Amino acid sequence: MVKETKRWWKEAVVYQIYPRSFADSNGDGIGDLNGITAHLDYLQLLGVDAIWLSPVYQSPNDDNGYDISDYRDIMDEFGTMEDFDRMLAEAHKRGIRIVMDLVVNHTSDEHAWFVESRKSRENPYRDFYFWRDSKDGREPNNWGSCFGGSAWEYDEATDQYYLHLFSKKQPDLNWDNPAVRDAVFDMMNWWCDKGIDGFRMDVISMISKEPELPDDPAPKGLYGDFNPFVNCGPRVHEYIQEMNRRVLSGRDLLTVGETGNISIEEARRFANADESELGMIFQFEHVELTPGRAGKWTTEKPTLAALRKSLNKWQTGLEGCAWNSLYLDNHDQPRAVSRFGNDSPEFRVRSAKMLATMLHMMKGTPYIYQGEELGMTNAGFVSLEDYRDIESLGTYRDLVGAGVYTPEEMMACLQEISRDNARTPMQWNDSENAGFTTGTPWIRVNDNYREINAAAQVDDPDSVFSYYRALIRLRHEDPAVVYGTFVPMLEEDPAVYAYRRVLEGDHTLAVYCNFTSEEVPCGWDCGEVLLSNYAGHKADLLQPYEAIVLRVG
Ligand code: TEU
Ligand code: CA
Repeated sequence: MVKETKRWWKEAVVYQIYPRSFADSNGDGIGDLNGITAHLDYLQLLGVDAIWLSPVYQSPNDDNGYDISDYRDIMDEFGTMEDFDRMLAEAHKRGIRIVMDLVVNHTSDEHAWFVESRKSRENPYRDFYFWRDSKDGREPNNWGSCFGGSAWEYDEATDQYYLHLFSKKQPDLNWDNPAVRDAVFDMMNWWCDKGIDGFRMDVISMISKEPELPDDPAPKGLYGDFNPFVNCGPRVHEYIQEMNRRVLSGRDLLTVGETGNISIEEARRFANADESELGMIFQFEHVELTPGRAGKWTTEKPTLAALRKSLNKWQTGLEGCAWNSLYLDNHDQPRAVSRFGNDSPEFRVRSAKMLATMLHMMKGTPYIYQGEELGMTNAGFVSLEDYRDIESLGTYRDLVGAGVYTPEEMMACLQEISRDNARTPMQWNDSENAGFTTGTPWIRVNDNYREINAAAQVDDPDSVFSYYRALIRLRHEDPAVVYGTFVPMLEEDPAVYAYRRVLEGDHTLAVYCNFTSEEVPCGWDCGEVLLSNYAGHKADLLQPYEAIVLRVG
Protein backbone atom coordinates (compact mmCIF):
# COMPACT_ATOMS: atom_id res chain seq x y z
CA MET A 1 0.00 0.00 0.00
CA VAL A 2 1.43 3.40 -0.94
CA LYS A 3 2.20 5.48 2.17
CA GLU A 4 0.10 8.64 1.86
CA THR A 5 2.06 11.89 2.10
CA LYS A 6 0.50 13.83 4.94
CA ARG A 7 -0.96 17.20 3.87
CA TRP A 8 -3.23 19.67 5.72
CA TRP A 9 -5.71 19.59 2.86
CA LYS A 10 -6.01 15.79 3.11
CA GLU A 11 -7.02 16.15 6.78
CA ALA A 12 -9.28 19.16 6.28
CA VAL A 13 -13.04 19.59 5.97
CA VAL A 14 -13.91 22.40 3.54
CA TYR A 15 -17.05 24.60 3.68
CA GLN A 16 -18.25 26.13 0.41
CA ILE A 17 -19.74 29.62 0.63
CA TYR A 18 -21.82 31.03 -2.26
CA PRO A 19 -21.38 34.66 -1.09
CA ARG A 20 -24.46 36.05 -2.85
CA SER A 21 -26.70 33.83 -0.70
CA PHE A 22 -24.75 33.50 2.56
CA ALA A 23 -25.27 36.67 4.65
CA ASP A 24 -26.21 40.26 3.75
CA SER A 25 -24.65 42.86 6.07
CA ASN A 26 -25.94 46.09 4.48
CA GLY A 27 -29.59 45.41 3.66
CA ASP A 28 -29.36 45.40 -0.14
CA GLY A 29 -30.67 41.82 -0.33
CA ILE A 30 -27.35 40.44 -1.57
CA GLY A 31 -24.86 38.52 0.54
CA ASP A 32 -21.44 40.13 0.99
CA LEU A 33 -17.96 39.77 2.52
CA ASN A 34 -18.79 41.54 5.78
CA GLY A 35 -21.71 39.12 6.11
CA ILE A 36 -19.22 36.25 5.88
CA THR A 37 -16.89 37.85 8.45
CA ALA A 38 -19.86 38.24 10.82
CA HIS A 39 -20.50 34.48 10.67
CA LEU A 40 -16.97 33.08 10.99
CA ASP A 41 -17.67 32.12 14.63
CA TYR A 42 -20.50 29.89 13.35
CA LEU A 43 -18.05 28.12 11.00
CA GLN A 44 -15.46 27.81 13.76
CA LEU A 45 -18.15 26.20 15.95
CA LEU A 46 -19.00 23.79 13.12
CA GLY A 47 -15.28 22.88 13.08
CA VAL A 48 -14.39 23.36 9.41
CA ASP A 49 -10.75 23.94 8.44
CA ALA A 50 -11.17 25.94 5.23
CA ILE A 51 -13.68 27.93 3.22
CA TRP A 52 -14.00 27.59 -0.57
CA LEU A 53 -15.29 31.00 -1.57
CA SER A 54 -17.26 31.08 -4.84
CA PRO A 55 -16.04 34.05 -6.94
CA VAL A 56 -15.94 37.45 -5.24
CA TYR A 57 -14.10 39.31 -8.02
CA GLN A 58 -15.52 42.25 -9.98
CA SER A 59 -18.28 40.92 -12.25
CA PRO A 60 -21.45 42.03 -14.08
CA ASN A 61 -23.06 38.89 -12.59
CA ASP A 62 -24.37 37.38 -15.80
CA ASP A 63 -23.47 34.03 -14.19
CA ASN A 64 -23.32 35.25 -10.58
CA GLY A 65 -19.62 36.00 -10.50
CA TYR A 66 -18.40 33.20 -12.80
CA ASP A 67 -17.98 35.98 -15.40
CA ILE A 68 -15.06 38.02 -14.14
CA SER A 69 -14.34 41.55 -15.36
CA ASP A 70 -11.40 42.28 -13.02
CA TYR A 71 -9.48 39.51 -11.21
CA ARG A 72 -7.79 41.98 -8.87
CA ASP A 73 -10.84 43.84 -7.60
CA ILE A 74 -13.80 42.83 -5.43
CA MET A 75 -17.35 42.78 -6.85
CA ASP A 76 -19.09 46.07 -5.91
CA GLU A 77 -22.06 44.24 -4.39
CA PHE A 78 -19.78 42.10 -2.17
CA GLY A 79 -17.76 45.01 -0.73
CA THR A 80 -14.15 46.25 -1.01
CA MET A 81 -10.64 44.79 -1.01
CA GLU A 82 -10.36 46.06 2.57
CA ASP A 83 -13.45 43.98 3.44
CA PHE A 84 -11.75 40.99 1.80
CA ASP A 85 -8.47 41.54 3.70
CA ARG A 86 -10.40 41.79 6.97
CA MET A 87 -12.33 38.59 6.25
CA LEU A 88 -9.06 36.78 5.37
CA ALA A 89 -7.38 37.96 8.59
CA GLU A 90 -10.41 37.08 10.75
CA ALA A 91 -10.65 33.63 9.19
CA HIS A 92 -6.94 32.97 9.76
CA LYS A 93 -7.29 34.12 13.40
CA ARG A 94 -9.85 31.29 13.79
CA GLY A 95 -7.64 28.71 12.09
CA ILE A 96 -9.80 28.74 8.96
CA ARG A 97 -8.05 28.90 5.57
CA ILE A 98 -9.49 30.66 2.49
CA VAL A 99 -9.58 28.89 -0.91
CA MET A 100 -10.45 31.15 -3.83
CA ASP A 101 -12.49 30.18 -6.90
CA LEU A 102 -10.24 30.50 -9.98
CA VAL A 103 -12.30 31.05 -13.14
CA VAL A 104 -9.83 31.19 -16.03
CA ASN A 105 -11.43 29.11 -18.77
CA HIS A 106 -13.25 32.33 -19.66
CA THR A 107 -13.62 35.94 -18.55
CA SER A 108 -16.53 38.36 -18.65
CA ASP A 109 -17.02 40.16 -21.98
CA GLU A 110 -16.55 43.30 -19.86
CA HIS A 111 -13.00 42.31 -18.90
CA ALA A 112 -10.41 44.79 -20.25
CA TRP A 113 -8.74 41.95 -22.21
CA PHE A 114 -11.96 41.26 -24.15
CA VAL A 115 -12.85 44.93 -24.55
CA GLU A 116 -9.47 45.31 -26.29
CA SER A 117 -9.70 42.01 -28.17
CA ARG A 118 -12.99 42.90 -29.87
CA LYS A 119 -11.70 46.33 -31.03
CA SER A 120 -9.95 45.03 -34.14
CA ARG A 121 -8.49 41.91 -35.75
CA GLU A 122 -5.01 43.46 -35.28
CA ASN A 123 -5.43 44.30 -31.58
CA PRO A 124 -2.62 42.77 -29.42
CA TYR A 125 -5.32 41.11 -27.29
CA ARG A 126 -7.15 39.57 -30.30
CA ASP A 127 -5.65 36.14 -29.66
CA PHE A 128 -6.55 36.15 -25.98
CA TYR A 129 -9.86 34.67 -27.20
CA PHE A 130 -11.18 32.43 -29.99
CA TRP A 131 -12.29 34.49 -33.01
CA ARG A 132 -13.35 32.72 -36.22
CA ASP A 133 -14.96 33.60 -39.57
CA SER A 134 -18.45 32.34 -40.30
CA LYS A 135 -18.68 29.01 -42.13
CA ASP A 136 -21.23 28.79 -44.99
CA GLY A 137 -22.84 31.93 -43.61
CA ARG A 138 -23.29 30.38 -40.18
CA GLU A 139 -21.43 29.91 -36.89
CA PRO A 140 -17.89 28.49 -37.24
CA ASN A 141 -19.09 25.10 -35.87
CA ASN A 142 -22.22 23.44 -34.45
CA TRP A 143 -21.30 23.54 -30.76
CA GLY A 144 -23.99 24.45 -28.23
CA SER A 145 -23.47 26.55 -25.10
CA CYS A 146 -24.04 25.02 -21.64
CA PHE A 147 -26.59 27.76 -21.06
CA GLY A 148 -28.62 27.28 -24.25
CA GLY A 149 -28.16 28.48 -27.82
CA SER A 150 -25.01 28.38 -29.93
CA ALA A 151 -21.50 28.50 -28.39
CA TRP A 152 -20.66 31.31 -30.85
CA GLU A 153 -21.64 35.01 -30.81
CA TYR A 154 -21.34 37.19 -33.89
CA ASP A 155 -19.48 40.47 -33.42
CA GLU A 156 -20.38 42.90 -36.21
CA ALA A 157 -17.49 45.33 -35.56
CA THR A 158 -14.92 42.85 -36.89
CA ASP A 159 -17.30 40.51 -38.79
CA GLN A 160 -16.22 37.44 -36.80
CA TYR A 161 -17.67 35.13 -34.16
CA TYR A 162 -16.20 34.51 -30.69
CA LEU A 163 -16.42 31.26 -28.72
CA HIS A 164 -18.32 31.02 -25.40
CA LEU A 165 -18.97 27.57 -23.96
CA PHE A 166 -21.14 29.24 -21.32
CA SER A 167 -23.03 32.50 -21.67
CA LYS A 168 -22.27 34.96 -24.49
CA LYS A 169 -20.94 37.24 -21.75
CA GLN A 170 -18.33 34.56 -20.87
CA PRO A 171 -15.89 34.43 -23.83
CA ASP A 172 -13.40 31.53 -23.64
CA LEU A 173 -9.73 32.40 -23.09
CA ASN A 174 -7.23 31.00 -25.60
CA TRP A 175 -4.76 29.11 -23.39
CA ASP A 176 -2.66 28.23 -26.43
CA ASN A 177 -1.53 31.88 -26.34
CA PRO A 178 1.46 32.10 -23.93
CA ALA A 179 0.48 35.70 -23.10
CA VAL A 180 -2.79 34.36 -21.62
CA ARG A 181 -0.87 31.89 -19.44
CA ASP A 182 1.54 34.63 -18.33
CA ALA A 183 -1.36 36.91 -17.34
CA VAL A 184 -3.23 34.17 -15.48
CA PHE A 185 -0.20 32.90 -13.56
CA ASP A 186 0.77 36.47 -12.65
CA MET A 187 -2.72 37.05 -11.22
CA MET A 188 -2.61 33.76 -9.29
CA ASN A 189 0.73 34.67 -7.72
CA TRP A 190 -0.70 38.07 -6.78
CA TRP A 191 -3.50 36.38 -4.81
CA CYS A 192 -1.11 33.86 -3.24
CA ASP A 193 1.14 36.71 -2.10
CA LYS A 194 -1.92 38.23 -0.37
CA GLY A 195 -2.00 35.10 1.80
CA ILE A 196 -4.83 32.98 0.41
CA ASP A 197 -4.59 29.24 0.91
CA GLY A 198 -5.62 27.65 -2.36
CA PHE A 199 -7.75 27.54 -5.49
CA ARG A 200 -10.82 25.70 -6.70
CA MET A 201 -10.36 25.75 -10.48
CA ASP A 202 -13.52 26.26 -12.52
CA VAL A 203 -13.91 23.84 -15.49
CA ILE A 204 -10.11 23.54 -15.59
CA SER A 205 -10.28 20.37 -17.73
CA MET A 206 -11.72 22.51 -20.56
CA ILE A 207 -8.90 25.03 -21.02
CA SER A 208 -7.18 23.22 -23.93
CA LYS A 209 -9.36 22.94 -27.05
CA GLU A 210 -8.76 20.87 -30.22
CA PRO A 211 -7.05 23.55 -32.37
CA GLU A 212 -9.39 22.89 -35.34
CA LEU A 213 -12.51 23.41 -33.18
CA PRO A 214 -14.25 20.70 -35.26
CA ASP A 215 -18.01 20.16 -35.60
CA ASP A 216 -19.66 17.45 -33.55
CA PRO A 217 -20.17 14.96 -36.41
CA ALA A 218 -23.32 13.49 -34.84
CA PRO A 219 -25.25 16.17 -32.95
CA LYS A 220 -28.03 14.63 -30.85
CA GLY A 221 -29.89 17.77 -29.83
CA LEU A 222 -30.42 21.29 -31.10
CA TYR A 223 -26.63 21.82 -31.20
CA GLY A 224 -23.48 19.71 -31.24
CA ASP A 225 -21.62 18.59 -28.11
CA PHE A 226 -18.26 20.36 -27.55
CA ASN A 227 -17.03 17.97 -24.82
CA PRO A 228 -15.10 15.51 -27.04
CA PHE A 229 -13.05 18.44 -28.43
CA VAL A 230 -12.68 20.45 -25.22
CA ASN A 231 -12.64 18.16 -22.17
CA CYS A 232 -9.11 16.96 -21.32
CA GLY A 233 -7.86 18.54 -24.53
CA PRO A 234 -4.44 17.97 -26.14
CA ARG A 235 -2.38 20.33 -23.93
CA VAL A 236 -4.39 20.46 -20.68
CA HIS A 237 -1.82 18.59 -18.57
CA GLU A 238 1.03 20.62 -20.09
CA TYR A 239 -0.75 23.82 -18.98
CA ILE A 240 -1.55 22.52 -15.47
CA GLN A 241 2.06 21.36 -15.02
CA GLU A 242 3.24 24.81 -16.14
CA MET A 243 0.83 26.38 -13.60
CA ASN A 244 2.25 24.04 -10.97
CA ARG A 245 5.83 25.09 -11.75
CA ARG A 246 5.08 28.83 -12.00
CA VAL A 247 2.58 29.24 -9.15
CA LEU A 248 1.64 26.24 -7.02
CA SER A 249 4.85 24.38 -6.20
CA GLY A 250 6.63 25.55 -3.09
CA ARG A 251 3.38 26.89 -1.64
CA ASP A 252 1.29 24.81 0.80
CA LEU A 253 -1.98 25.30 -1.10
CA LEU A 254 -5.19 23.30 -1.41
CA THR A 255 -5.85 22.92 -5.15
CA VAL A 256 -8.99 21.23 -6.49
CA GLY A 257 -9.86 21.13 -10.17
CA GLU A 258 -13.46 21.06 -11.38
CA THR A 259 -13.14 18.31 -14.01
CA GLY A 260 -16.54 17.07 -15.15
CA ASN A 261 -16.87 14.02 -17.46
CA ILE A 262 -13.41 12.57 -16.83
CA SER A 263 -12.14 9.01 -16.42
CA ILE A 264 -10.30 7.50 -13.48
CA GLU A 265 -7.12 7.52 -15.62
CA GLU A 266 -7.44 11.25 -16.32
CA ALA A 267 -8.17 11.94 -12.64
CA ARG A 268 -5.02 10.07 -11.66
CA ARG A 269 -3.08 12.50 -13.85
CA PHE A 270 -4.75 15.70 -12.59
CA ALA A 271 -4.58 14.68 -8.91
CA ASN A 272 -1.56 12.38 -8.92
CA ALA A 273 0.34 11.62 -5.75
CA ASP A 274 3.56 13.10 -7.17
CA GLU A 275 1.87 16.52 -6.87
CA SER A 276 3.05 17.68 -10.31
CA GLU A 277 -0.43 18.99 -11.15
CA LEU A 278 -3.29 19.48 -8.61
CA GLY A 279 -4.07 18.13 -5.13
CA MET A 280 -7.49 16.73 -6.01
CA ILE A 281 -10.42 17.04 -8.44
CA PHE A 282 -14.21 17.27 -8.42
CA GLN A 283 -15.50 14.51 -10.72
CA PHE A 284 -19.19 14.59 -11.70
CA GLU A 285 -20.14 10.94 -12.25
CA HIS A 286 -22.13 10.46 -9.02
CA VAL A 287 -24.12 13.68 -9.54
CA GLU A 288 -24.96 12.78 -13.14
CA LEU A 289 -26.46 9.32 -12.66
CA THR A 290 -29.78 9.98 -14.40
CA PRO A 291 -29.06 11.28 -17.92
CA GLY A 292 -32.39 11.73 -19.68
CA ARG A 293 -33.68 12.78 -23.09
CA ALA A 294 -32.39 16.29 -22.25
CA GLY A 295 -29.12 15.64 -20.43
CA LYS A 296 -29.35 16.25 -16.70
CA TRP A 297 -32.88 17.70 -16.88
CA THR A 298 -35.03 14.97 -15.37
CA THR A 299 -37.23 14.16 -12.36
CA GLU A 300 -35.74 10.66 -12.10
CA LYS A 301 -34.05 9.92 -8.76
CA PRO A 302 -30.62 8.24 -8.61
CA THR A 303 -30.65 4.72 -7.11
CA LEU A 304 -28.48 3.45 -4.25
CA ALA A 305 -27.02 0.86 -6.62
CA ALA A 306 -25.90 3.52 -9.10
CA LEU A 307 -24.59 5.89 -6.41
CA ARG A 308 -22.65 3.11 -4.66
CA LYS A 309 -21.20 1.77 -7.92
CA SER A 310 -19.92 5.23 -8.83
CA LEU A 311 -18.54 6.28 -5.43
CA ASN A 312 -16.93 2.87 -4.80
CA LYS A 313 -15.29 3.06 -8.24
CA TRP A 314 -13.74 6.44 -7.40
CA GLN A 315 -12.72 5.33 -3.88
CA THR A 316 -10.93 2.17 -5.10
CA GLY A 317 -9.82 3.68 -8.43
CA LEU A 318 -7.75 6.48 -6.86
CA GLU A 319 -6.59 4.46 -3.83
CA GLY A 320 -2.90 5.02 -3.26
CA CYS A 321 -2.33 7.04 -6.44
CA ALA A 322 -4.47 10.18 -6.26
CA TRP A 323 -6.64 12.08 -3.77
CA ASN A 324 -10.45 12.25 -3.87
CA SER A 325 -12.78 15.10 -3.07
CA LEU A 326 -16.05 14.10 -1.37
CA TYR A 327 -19.24 16.06 -2.11
CA LEU A 328 -22.95 15.66 -2.80
CA ASP A 329 -23.85 19.35 -2.81
CA ASN A 330 -22.56 22.58 -4.31
CA HIS A 331 -23.88 25.77 -5.95
CA ASP A 332 -24.53 23.88 -9.21
CA GLN A 333 -26.37 20.92 -7.70
CA PRO A 334 -29.77 20.38 -6.07
CA ARG A 335 -29.80 19.93 -2.28
CA ALA A 336 -28.42 16.51 -1.26
CA VAL A 337 -31.20 15.59 1.18
CA SER A 338 -33.79 16.23 -1.56
CA ARG A 339 -31.82 14.54 -4.35
CA PHE A 340 -30.30 11.50 -2.56
CA GLY A 341 -32.21 11.33 0.76
CA ASN A 342 -35.76 11.98 1.89
CA ASP A 343 -36.80 15.58 2.59
CA SER A 344 -40.21 14.70 4.06
CA PRO A 345 -40.86 16.07 7.59
CA GLU A 346 -40.68 12.52 8.98
CA PHE A 347 -37.29 11.53 7.53
CA ARG A 348 -35.42 14.73 6.54
CA VAL A 349 -33.19 14.94 9.64
CA ARG A 350 -32.42 11.21 9.77
CA SER A 351 -31.62 10.95 6.09
CA ALA A 352 -29.52 14.14 6.07
CA LYS A 353 -27.39 12.68 8.86
CA MET A 354 -27.22 9.30 7.09
CA LEU A 355 -26.02 10.90 3.83
CA ALA A 356 -23.42 12.93 5.75
CA THR A 357 -22.14 9.76 7.41
CA MET A 358 -21.95 7.88 4.11
CA LEU A 359 -19.91 10.70 2.55
CA HIS A 360 -17.73 11.96 5.41
CA MET A 361 -16.48 8.54 6.46
CA MET A 362 -15.04 7.92 2.99
CA LYS A 363 -11.44 8.55 1.91
CA GLY A 364 -10.85 12.06 0.55
CA THR A 365 -11.46 15.69 1.48
CA PRO A 366 -15.13 16.37 2.34
CA TYR A 367 -16.86 19.55 1.13
CA ILE A 368 -19.91 20.91 2.98
CA TYR A 369 -22.03 23.29 0.90
CA GLN A 370 -23.61 26.16 2.87
CA GLY A 371 -26.87 24.96 4.46
CA GLU A 372 -26.10 21.27 3.96
CA GLU A 373 -25.08 21.18 7.64
CA LEU A 374 -28.63 22.27 8.50
CA GLY A 375 -30.38 19.78 6.21
CA MET A 376 -31.64 22.56 3.95
CA THR A 377 -33.87 21.28 1.11
CA ASN A 378 -34.66 22.08 -2.52
CA ALA A 379 -36.49 25.36 -3.04
CA GLY A 380 -39.82 24.01 -4.31
CA PHE A 381 -40.36 27.02 -6.59
CA VAL A 382 -43.68 26.74 -8.46
CA SER A 383 -43.28 29.82 -10.66
CA LEU A 384 -40.68 30.40 -13.38
CA GLU A 385 -40.46 34.02 -12.12
CA ASP A 386 -38.83 32.73 -8.91
CA TYR A 387 -35.83 31.37 -10.83
CA ARG A 388 -32.69 33.47 -11.32
CA ASP A 389 -30.16 30.99 -12.73
CA ILE A 390 -29.04 31.70 -16.31
CA GLU A 391 -28.64 27.95 -16.95
CA SER A 392 -32.15 27.10 -15.73
CA LEU A 393 -33.83 29.95 -17.61
CA GLY A 394 -31.85 29.33 -20.83
CA THR A 395 -32.61 25.62 -20.71
CA TYR A 396 -36.32 26.26 -20.08
CA ARG A 397 -36.41 28.56 -23.12
CA ASP A 398 -34.58 26.03 -25.34
CA LEU A 399 -36.29 22.79 -24.31
CA VAL A 400 -39.84 24.14 -24.09
CA GLY A 401 -39.28 26.16 -27.26
CA ALA A 402 -38.15 23.03 -29.12
CA GLY A 403 -41.01 20.94 -27.73
CA VAL A 404 -38.68 18.55 -25.87
CA TYR A 405 -40.65 19.19 -22.64
CA THR A 406 -43.99 20.86 -21.91
CA PRO A 407 -43.82 23.85 -19.54
CA GLU A 408 -45.21 21.62 -16.75
CA GLU A 409 -42.59 18.90 -17.40
CA MET A 410 -39.78 21.47 -17.47
CA MET A 411 -40.99 23.09 -14.22
CA ALA A 412 -40.88 19.64 -12.60
CA CYS A 413 -37.29 19.18 -13.86
CA LEU A 414 -36.31 22.61 -12.50
CA GLN A 415 -37.77 21.72 -9.09
CA GLU A 416 -35.61 18.58 -9.05
CA ILE A 417 -32.40 19.76 -10.70
CA SER A 418 -32.08 23.56 -10.98
CA ARG A 419 -28.96 25.16 -9.52
CA ASP A 420 -31.25 27.69 -7.80
CA ASN A 421 -32.26 24.91 -5.38
CA ALA A 422 -28.87 25.45 -3.72
CA ARG A 423 -28.84 29.23 -4.11
CA THR A 424 -31.78 30.25 -1.91
CA PRO A 425 -30.57 32.34 1.05
CA MET A 426 -28.85 30.68 3.98
CA GLN A 427 -31.40 30.12 6.75
CA TRP A 428 -29.95 31.72 9.91
CA ASN A 429 -33.08 32.04 12.08
CA ASP A 430 -36.90 32.21 11.99
CA SER A 431 -37.11 36.00 11.60
CA GLU A 432 -38.19 37.55 8.28
CA ASN A 433 -36.09 36.36 5.32
CA ALA A 434 -34.48 33.79 7.63
CA GLY A 435 -32.19 36.46 9.03
CA PHE A 436 -30.35 36.56 5.67
CA THR A 437 -31.20 40.19 4.93
CA THR A 438 -33.18 43.13 6.29
CA GLY A 439 -33.90 44.07 2.67
CA THR A 440 -35.54 42.23 -0.22
CA PRO A 441 -33.57 39.05 -0.98
CA TRP A 442 -32.25 38.73 -4.56
CA ILE A 443 -33.90 35.27 -4.69
CA ARG A 444 -36.83 33.85 -2.69
CA VAL A 445 -36.11 32.38 0.71
CA ASN A 446 -37.20 28.75 1.06
CA ASP A 447 -40.64 28.72 2.75
CA ASN A 448 -39.41 26.16 5.33
CA TYR A 449 -36.95 28.56 7.00
CA ARG A 450 -39.03 28.82 10.17
CA GLU A 451 -38.45 25.08 10.81
CA ILE A 452 -34.98 24.76 9.26
CA ASN A 453 -32.47 27.38 10.45
CA ALA A 454 -29.13 27.65 12.25
CA ALA A 455 -30.46 29.31 15.42
CA ALA A 456 -32.73 26.31 16.03
CA GLN A 457 -29.85 23.86 15.62
CA VAL A 458 -26.54 25.16 17.00
CA ASP A 459 -27.49 24.36 20.61
CA ASP A 460 -29.55 21.24 19.86
CA PRO A 461 -27.47 18.07 20.39
CA ASP A 462 -29.83 16.14 18.08
CA SER A 463 -29.68 18.61 15.17
CA VAL A 464 -28.13 18.01 11.76
CA PHE A 465 -25.65 20.78 12.63
CA SER A 466 -24.51 18.98 15.80
CA TYR A 467 -24.20 15.74 13.86
CA TYR A 468 -21.90 17.41 11.28
CA ARG A 469 -19.82 18.74 14.19
CA ALA A 470 -19.44 15.18 15.49
CA LEU A 471 -18.46 13.87 12.04
CA ILE A 472 -15.83 16.60 11.65
CA ARG A 473 -14.51 15.93 15.15
CA LEU A 474 -14.24 12.19 14.36
CA ARG A 475 -12.25 13.00 11.20
CA HIS A 476 -9.93 15.25 13.20
CA GLU A 477 -9.40 12.65 15.94
CA ASP A 478 -9.27 9.28 14.17
CA PRO A 479 -6.48 8.89 11.54
CA ALA A 480 -8.30 5.93 9.98
CA VAL A 481 -10.96 8.37 8.68
CA VAL A 482 -8.34 10.33 6.72
CA TYR A 483 -5.72 7.75 5.80
CA GLY A 484 -7.44 4.35 6.17
CA THR A 485 -7.86 2.25 3.01
CA PHE A 486 -11.43 2.09 1.66
CA VAL A 487 -12.81 -1.48 1.45
CA PRO A 488 -16.35 -1.98 0.02
CA MET A 489 -18.86 -4.29 1.77
CA LEU A 490 -22.40 -5.51 0.92
CA GLU A 491 -21.92 -4.29 -2.65
CA GLU A 492 -25.22 -5.82 -3.85
CA ASP A 493 -27.37 -4.97 -0.83
CA PRO A 494 -30.62 -3.34 -2.04
CA ALA A 495 -30.90 -1.01 0.95
CA VAL A 496 -27.60 -0.71 2.82
CA TYR A 497 -24.42 1.14 1.78
CA ALA A 498 -21.52 -0.33 3.81
CA TYR A 499 -17.74 -0.18 3.78
CA ARG A 500 -14.68 -0.42 5.98
CA ARG A 501 -11.76 1.91 6.53
CA VAL A 502 -8.56 0.02 7.38
CA LEU A 503 -5.59 1.82 8.93
CA GLU A 504 -2.86 -0.77 8.25
CA GLY A 505 -1.57 -2.43 11.39
CA ASP A 506 -3.66 -0.18 13.59
CA HIS A 507 -7.45 -0.30 13.58
CA THR A 508 -10.49 -0.64 11.36
CA LEU A 509 -13.78 1.25 11.14
CA ALA A 510 -17.01 -0.04 9.63
CA VAL A 511 -19.81 2.14 8.26
CA TYR A 512 -23.41 1.02 7.62
CA CYS A 513 -26.05 3.31 6.07
CA ASN A 514 -29.69 2.37 5.43
CA PHE A 515 -30.83 4.33 2.38
CA THR A 516 -34.51 3.43 2.86
CA SER A 517 -37.46 4.42 5.03
CA GLU A 518 -37.94 0.77 6.12
CA GLU A 519 -36.28 -1.42 8.74
CA VAL A 520 -33.89 -3.74 6.87
CA PRO A 521 -31.90 -6.84 7.88
CA CYS A 522 -28.19 -6.11 8.36
CA GLY A 523 -25.59 -7.81 10.53
CA TRP A 524 -23.90 -4.59 11.61
CA ASP A 525 -23.41 -5.40 15.33
CA CYS A 526 -19.72 -6.20 15.34
CA GLY A 527 -17.96 -3.48 17.33
CA GLU A 528 -18.03 -0.29 19.39
CA VAL A 529 -20.48 2.33 18.10
CA LEU A 530 -18.52 5.58 17.56
CA LEU A 531 -21.32 7.59 15.93
CA SER A 532 -24.94 7.09 14.86
CA ASN A 533 -28.06 9.06 13.98
CA TYR A 534 -30.04 6.88 16.43
CA ALA A 535 -29.60 6.67 20.21
CA GLY A 536 -30.87 3.09 20.36
CA HIS A 537 -30.12 0.21 17.97
CA LYS A 538 -31.52 -3.21 17.05
CA ALA A 539 -29.31 -6.27 16.52
CA ASP A 540 -29.11 -7.59 12.96
CA LEU A 541 -31.23 -4.82 11.46
CA LEU A 542 -31.00 -1.14 10.59
CA GLN A 543 -33.81 1.31 11.32
CA PRO A 544 -35.12 3.74 8.67
CA TYR A 545 -32.19 5.84 7.35
CA GLU A 546 -30.03 4.55 10.21
CA ALA A 547 -26.29 5.23 9.96
CA ILE A 548 -23.74 3.60 12.26
CA VAL A 549 -19.96 4.05 12.50
CA LEU A 550 -18.18 1.29 14.42
CA ARG A 551 -14.66 0.53 15.53
CA VAL A 552 -14.32 -3.14 14.60
CA GLY A 553 -10.70 -3.97 15.18
O1 TEU B 1 -19.62 24.82 -13.67
C1 TEU B 1 -19.35 24.15 -14.89
C2 TEU B 1 -20.33 23.10 -15.09
O2 TEU B 1 -20.00 22.04 -15.57
C3 TEU B 1 -21.71 23.35 -14.59
O3 TEU B 1 -22.17 24.57 -15.13
C4 TEU B 1 -22.58 22.27 -15.10
O4 TEU B 1 -22.54 22.35 -16.51
C5 TEU B 1 -23.99 22.43 -14.59
O5 TEU B 1 -24.18 23.70 -14.16
C6 TEU B 1 -24.20 21.45 -13.44
O6 TEU B 1 -24.25 20.19 -13.97
C7 TEU B 1 -18.73 25.87 -13.38
C8 TEU B 1 -19.31 26.63 -12.20
O7 TEU B 1 -19.38 25.76 -11.07
C9 TEU B 1 -20.68 27.11 -12.61
O8 TEU B 1 -21.35 27.73 -11.52
C10 TEU B 1 -20.52 28.10 -13.76
O9 TEU B 1 -21.81 28.47 -14.22
C11 TEU B 1 -19.74 27.48 -14.92
O10 TEU B 1 -18.59 26.74 -14.51
C12 TEU B 1 -19.20 28.58 -15.82
O11 TEU B 1 -18.20 29.30 -15.12
CA1 CA C 1 -25.22 43.10 0.91
